[in-house]
Amino acid sequence: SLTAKDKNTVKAFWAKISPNAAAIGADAFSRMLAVYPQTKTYFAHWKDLSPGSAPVKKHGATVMGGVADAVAKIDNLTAGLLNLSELHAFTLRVDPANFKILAHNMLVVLAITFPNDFTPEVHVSMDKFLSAVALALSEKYR
Ligand code: ZNH
Repeated sequence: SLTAKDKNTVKAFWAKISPNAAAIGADAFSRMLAVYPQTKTYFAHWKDLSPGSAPVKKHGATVMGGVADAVAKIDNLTAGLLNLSELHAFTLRVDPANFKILAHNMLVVLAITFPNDFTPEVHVSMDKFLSAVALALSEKYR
C-alpha cells in the first residue's frame, strides 16, 4: 500500500504536472486506444477514435479530472472513488482489467513528457498510486 513517502511523492509530482493534465490525459488515452485496440469497444459511439481527435482529447481531460480527484482523496481512495467505481461497474460496464492498461499508458506518457522529473523514485510511487486507483475503481465489481 501507499506509504506516507509515496503520497508525498505523488502530490509533489502531481503539483508539477497538473497544468499539463489535459494533454497528458489525451496522449495516454490516444496511446491506449492505439496499442490496446480492444479498449476501443467502449467508445464505438464516438465519431473519431484516432490519436488526438476531439473526443479523445475531451475524454483524456475528463479522466485526468478523475485522477486529480484521486490525488485529493489519496488517504481513502476506496471511499473517495466509490461513485466512479459504481459508474464503471454498473452503467459503463468497463472490464476492470482496462484500468491497469490505462495506468500503464499514463506511466509511459509521463516518462516521455517529463524525462527529468520522472525519476525511478517517482516511477515507483506513481505506479503504486495508479494501481491503488485501479483497485479502488474495481471495488464495486466484487
Ligand atoms: Zn472512465 C467516463 C474516470 C478509466 C471507460 N471515466 C468517465 C468519467 C470519468 C472517468 C470521471 C466521466 C463520468 C461522468 O460523466 O460522470 N476512467 C476514469 C478514471 C479512470 C478511468 C479516473 C482510470 C484512472 N474509463 C477508464 C477506462 C475505460 C473507461 C480504462 C475503458 C477502457 N469512462 C469510460 C467510458 C466512459 C467513462 C466508456 C463514458 C464515456 C462517454 O461518455 O462517452
